[in-house]
Amino acid sequence: AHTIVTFGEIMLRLKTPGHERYFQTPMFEATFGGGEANVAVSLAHLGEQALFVTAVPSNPIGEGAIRELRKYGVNVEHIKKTAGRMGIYFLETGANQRPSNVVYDRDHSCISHVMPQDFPWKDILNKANWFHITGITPALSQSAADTALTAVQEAKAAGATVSLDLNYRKKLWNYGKKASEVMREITSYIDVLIANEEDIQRCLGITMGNIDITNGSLDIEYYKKLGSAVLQDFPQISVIAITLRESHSADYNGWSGLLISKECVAVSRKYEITDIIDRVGGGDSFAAGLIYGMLHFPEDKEHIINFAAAASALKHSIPGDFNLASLSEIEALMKGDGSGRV
Ligand code: KDG
Repeated sequence: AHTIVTFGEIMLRLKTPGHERYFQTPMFEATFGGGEANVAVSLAHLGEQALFVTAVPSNPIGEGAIRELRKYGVNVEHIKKTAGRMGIYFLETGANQRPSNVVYDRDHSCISHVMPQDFPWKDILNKANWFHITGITPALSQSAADTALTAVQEAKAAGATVSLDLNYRKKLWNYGKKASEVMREITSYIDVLIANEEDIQRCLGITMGNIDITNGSLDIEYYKKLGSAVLQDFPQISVIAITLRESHSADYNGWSGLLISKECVAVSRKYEITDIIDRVGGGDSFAAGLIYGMLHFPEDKEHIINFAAAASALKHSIPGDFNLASLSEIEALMKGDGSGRV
């Protein structure tokens, strides 16, 4: 197995049952989730050594988060317990024309107070083949952004491949810095970029004009141009991966991925998703699939992007943030009869 380190926030996820509105019932389903934690769980589930670095409160809620990660095989030895609170995100799942709704209650969470020197980065990254981070952590506070920057610098110095999922969250970024001021610097240290057009625009300040996807066709030329613009500013990047969702309705989507490298552009099959059970974490399972593919079959870009898209398509069938689809299920979907139906 390979060793993959991720760093970020794990939150308490409080979801209304089924499709109920907030406070329609007195119940919330309490689980845990967060971009980088989700990636760690996915990779552990695929048999990798996944090590998740974070800070959680030294109380039963923080303990519960650690136990949950351990249950899925994530290495939790570098999780710090600190004074403070755990962030919460509330979730109400949409249906038909009603979109899902997320409410964050995460200001001053433990991770927003971490400092670069709080973690023994050299020890943590000592055996790491890969380090993964998202644009969520740097959006939380200046010190979390500084810590994220230190982490990617240390990961590079330790010889790990570094991936970044830009994951622009417009409800965050309110500590006085613009996403592009912070994320361009972090991006200058990474090897693999996962992003969509909005992420690229908001976090990197690169815009290519609007794309028309109303006819459902994929404009590869557009993405090639977008990819070259990113590679021009960040020439050290070896791979850019983009998820492509063609929304036909809230519960009928074509889901695929695109991989751009200096040598080639690879497009995955389109996996049709009807009946979305839970789309949260879909992007994280794509990132985890991409990392898995790049570690296991690095030469085969088409296989990598197919694997990432299939893993992510399967996530949409699983409640909760975590992708608990197995390797054999992902492989079976990839080999499917061509309909790509999940
Ligand atoms: O990618 C999934 C995340 O959006 C979810 O876990 C919540 O981490 C989260 C965030 O900050 O949006």
